[in-house]
Amino acid sequence: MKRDKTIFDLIEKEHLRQLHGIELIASENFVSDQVLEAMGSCLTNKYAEGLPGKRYYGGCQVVDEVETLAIERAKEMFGATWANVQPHSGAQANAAVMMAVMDAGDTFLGLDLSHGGHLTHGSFVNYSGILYKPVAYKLKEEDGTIDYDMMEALAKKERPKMIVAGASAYSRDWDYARMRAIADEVGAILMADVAHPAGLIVTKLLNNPFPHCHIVTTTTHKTLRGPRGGLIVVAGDFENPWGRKTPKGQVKTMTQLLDSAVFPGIQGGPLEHVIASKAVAFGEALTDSYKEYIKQVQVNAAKMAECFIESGYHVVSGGTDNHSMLIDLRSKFPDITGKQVENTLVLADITVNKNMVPFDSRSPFQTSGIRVGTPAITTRGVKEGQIVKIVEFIDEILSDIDNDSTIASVKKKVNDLMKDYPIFAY
Ligand code: DSN
Repeated sequence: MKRDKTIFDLIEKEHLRQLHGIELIASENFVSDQVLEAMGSCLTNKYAEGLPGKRYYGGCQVVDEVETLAIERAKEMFGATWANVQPHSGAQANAAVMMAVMDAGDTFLGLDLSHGGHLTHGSFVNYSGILYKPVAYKLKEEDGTIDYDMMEALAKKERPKMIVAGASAYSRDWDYARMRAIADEVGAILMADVAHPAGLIVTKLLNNPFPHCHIVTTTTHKTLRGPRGGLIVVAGDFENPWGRKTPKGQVKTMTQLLDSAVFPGIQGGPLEHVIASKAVAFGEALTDSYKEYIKQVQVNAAKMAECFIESGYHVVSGGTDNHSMLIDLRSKFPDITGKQVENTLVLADITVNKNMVPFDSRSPFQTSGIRVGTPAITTRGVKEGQIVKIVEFIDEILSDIDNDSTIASVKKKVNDLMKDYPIFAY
C-alpha cells in the first residue's frame, strides 16, 4: 500500500515539536519505546468484547493473557484486589463509576471546576452534570487548600450518593481518611480520581486512597507514563448498597456493577493494543528506576514552585506536594491573562496551559493563571539546575511579553537546552 506521506510528515513534524520544546503541561508525559511499540502492534486488529475468559468473540486466547497481565499489574501497583483496565480514558472510567453507583438525577459531591476540579466531576457541560446532580465543594480562599468543613456541611445537607476526591489542578495531597468519615456519615460511596498524582501514589510518595476510598479511577498517561487510557481499581469488593440485582436475582457486588458499567454499559470492544501498552507501563511503574524518576518529578516540582515564588509569582496553596502547580499571574502581572501567556510561551517552544485559578475574575477562555508540571521534562532527564533556568526563561518572556526579539532569544535558549535531553532514552 502507498505510504500516507501526508500523515507521516505531520507525525514527524509533531515529533520535532516535542523534541525541541519544553513540555510543562502537567497531564502530559513521554512514553517509553516499548509502551509506544505495544500501542502500534497487531493487537489493534482484535475484537474482544467481554472480559478475559468470558468473551463474545473467538481467538481471544492471546489477548486474554495480555489483559490478565495488565489487570494483575494494576492490582499490584495500587494494592488493589480488582481492576478493570478497559476504560478508553479517565472520563470513561469516571462515567462507568457514576453509572455503577448512581441513577440519573442522583446527587454527588465533586471539586468545583474553577477551583481545580475536572469536567467529569460535575461540570454542567459534561455527562456528569447533565445526567446527575452535582454539588461543588471548593478551596479555602485563605490558603488555597480543600475546604473539608464545607464538604462535610454540603454532604450533610445534600445527602449525596457519592463523593468524589481528586482534581485536575490541585497541588496538595488529599485527606482521604477525613473524606471517608464524611462519606460514612451520610452513607455515600467515596471515589478518588487520582489521574494526576497516580504515579506518586503507587510509589508511596503521596497518601494512598486505599483503604479509605471504595473506588479509585485514574488515567494511565499522566504521571503513570503509559498510553492514553483509563483504569478503575477496588481494594476489597462489597455488596452494592442499593441492592441492584443480576438477572437471576442475586445482589451484585460493586465490582460486578463496575465491570458491566464499562462493558456493555458505556463501551464496546476494548482496545487490546492499548491494554498491552498499559501492561508494559504498569510493569515499568513497578521498577526501581520508575521510583527514582517519580521522586525526581516531585523534587523538580518543588524546585519550580520555589523559583516561581522567588520571582514574585503567587503559587496557589503556596507550593506543591505533587508534580504540578497553579500559578496565579495576578500578583506579578495583573494585566496579563493565562491565554496570552499560553500563546506567547508557545512561540518560544515552551508549552503550558492556561487555567482558572481559585476565585478567578476572568473567564475559562482567558483565565488569570497557568498550570505547569514536571512529569514530561523529568522523563527527558531534566533536574533542579535546569528547572531554575526554565523558570527564568518564562519570567524573561512574561516581563517583556510583546517583544518579539525577547521571544526569539528565549526560543533559541530553549532549543539549545533541550538538545541535551532526548525523548526516547530508557
Ligand atoms: N485534560 C486533562 C488535564 O489536562 O488535566 C484532564 O482530563
